[in-house]
Amino acid sequence: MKRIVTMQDISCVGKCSLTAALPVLSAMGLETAVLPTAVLSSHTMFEHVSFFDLTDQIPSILHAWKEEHFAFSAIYTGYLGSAKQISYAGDLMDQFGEDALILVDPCMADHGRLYRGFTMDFAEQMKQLCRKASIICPNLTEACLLLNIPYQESFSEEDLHAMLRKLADLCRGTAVLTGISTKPETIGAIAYSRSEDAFHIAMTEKEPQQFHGTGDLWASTFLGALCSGRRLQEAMQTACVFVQKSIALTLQEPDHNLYGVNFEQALPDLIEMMQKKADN
Ligand code: PXL
Repeated sequence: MKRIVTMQDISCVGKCSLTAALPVLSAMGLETAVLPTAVLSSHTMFEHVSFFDLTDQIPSILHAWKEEHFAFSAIYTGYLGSAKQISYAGDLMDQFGEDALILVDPCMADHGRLYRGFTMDFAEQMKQLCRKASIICPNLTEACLLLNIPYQESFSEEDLHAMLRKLADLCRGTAVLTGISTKPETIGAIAYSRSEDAFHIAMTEKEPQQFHGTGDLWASTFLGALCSGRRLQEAMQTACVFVQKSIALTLQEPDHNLYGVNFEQALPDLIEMMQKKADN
């Protein structure tokens, strides 16, 4: 059984970061170790948020893991709350990443704006962390921050391809842009793999509403599919379909809220998708 380690916060309410990654990766049949960075009462889109920082625990956890000779086939970082956490994420990669697939989701911004509490300095640190990653999966806002270019809601296909090549050079060779709409009725992801010198695209139907936490669900599913042996395009498509199904199920609930999607009831579909492909 493959063992992944994911480093992110625990947002007690809101279905993002660890509370999205853990159930998804477990449902995909992957052992998932966690390196929790903080406990928040909810994600930071809510007005009242409590925060308990676990940063100072990280060095002793890493030390104990080394003593126990634990190994991981993949390392996945999501929302990190400070430059110090980014630096410890780098230590995790240096100490345990030699033979691991390393996915950095540079969670820090969306819709043209940094998340609450983040600065341009933080974005620069995140860029340094990306250098250690096999794969990065920014959204368009994060990609603009990583590349120091002004944010636009949409870019031409030619521009997206140029951005992807530059993003692939920021990491160890594979960049995925998420949340991309090439037509008004579709949304998905576009990737560039330097080793193949090829672009890949995965699209699904665009639901009429956007929800919080879908980026974390996307990244978790994408990594889970890669760790289960799927190729890049297939892994992207699996993640797009799962997120789209989760949003569709959410919209069927008359009293749904905006802070997390109904991915739980889409998990059986995800398991079926994974089994179908594995049977081929
Ligand atoms: O989904 C990204 C995320 C994770 N964790 C926390 C957040 C956010 C986005 O705002 O606030 C605490």
